[in-house]
Amino acid sequence: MQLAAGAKHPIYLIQDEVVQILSRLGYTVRTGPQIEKDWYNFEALNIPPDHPSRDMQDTFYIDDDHVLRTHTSPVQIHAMLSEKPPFRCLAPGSVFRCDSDISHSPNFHQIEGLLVDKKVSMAELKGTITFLLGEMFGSSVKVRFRPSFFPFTEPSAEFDCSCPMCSGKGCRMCKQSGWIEIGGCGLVNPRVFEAVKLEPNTWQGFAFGFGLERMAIIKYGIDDIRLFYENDLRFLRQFNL
Ligand code: 2U9
Repeated sequence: MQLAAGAKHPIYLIQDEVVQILSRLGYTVRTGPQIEKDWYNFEALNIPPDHPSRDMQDTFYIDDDHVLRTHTSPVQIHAMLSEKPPFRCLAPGSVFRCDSDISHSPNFHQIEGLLVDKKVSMAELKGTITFLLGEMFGSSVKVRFRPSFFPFTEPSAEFDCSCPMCSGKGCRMCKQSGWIEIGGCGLVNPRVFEAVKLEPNTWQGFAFGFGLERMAIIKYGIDDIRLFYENDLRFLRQFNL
């Protein structure tokens, strides 16, 4: 038994859809290595040596100075060092965290967006995310932003959408809350611009990120992240009719 020629894993179907939607706003894809130096994965992103996300339990260390990337943000650090702003980039890819249960896989997929320009606002960031989620889940979806904290953005927010399963009425999927958490976002912390030698008084930016497995779980109504990696053809075939 085999899958149809050209069939894609559901995670890559979601990735293609996100890339296609955001390409209409001028974003283009960048990729990078899965093994990164500490500086690109942490230090340049204002994650200091004593930050909790550095704990051995969260990060796979290769040696003292190299890690399996815990997010795709280092791709954007390379982009900021090698390209002249203004630019808009998307960094989809495989990431690694020492974490495994019904909703966490030690290797999952993420997509991050980064826009750098002379004048950038939280309103444009909210508009971009609201546009993306409207295209993904239909224009009746509601989007909300909650204040949060990340070392690499300031201010920071997490964003949720109204539960696409029950239209916000409350069900098992949204734990009766009517809302589903999607990802995080914010304005690029000036310390990140300093790290890549961009003048923080000239350049501003916004960034966002979310997990593609999580997006697929919500879009296709799947209840266990491990199903994506069991290679059960009966599961995979549902996405390649
Ligand atoms: C640069 C500067 C800032 C990307 C961002 C998030 C917030 C975020 C998580 C969502 C769920 C990761 O998959 S997840 O576990 N991401 O909350 N990511 S802002 O910020 C950047 C990226 C690159 C240079």
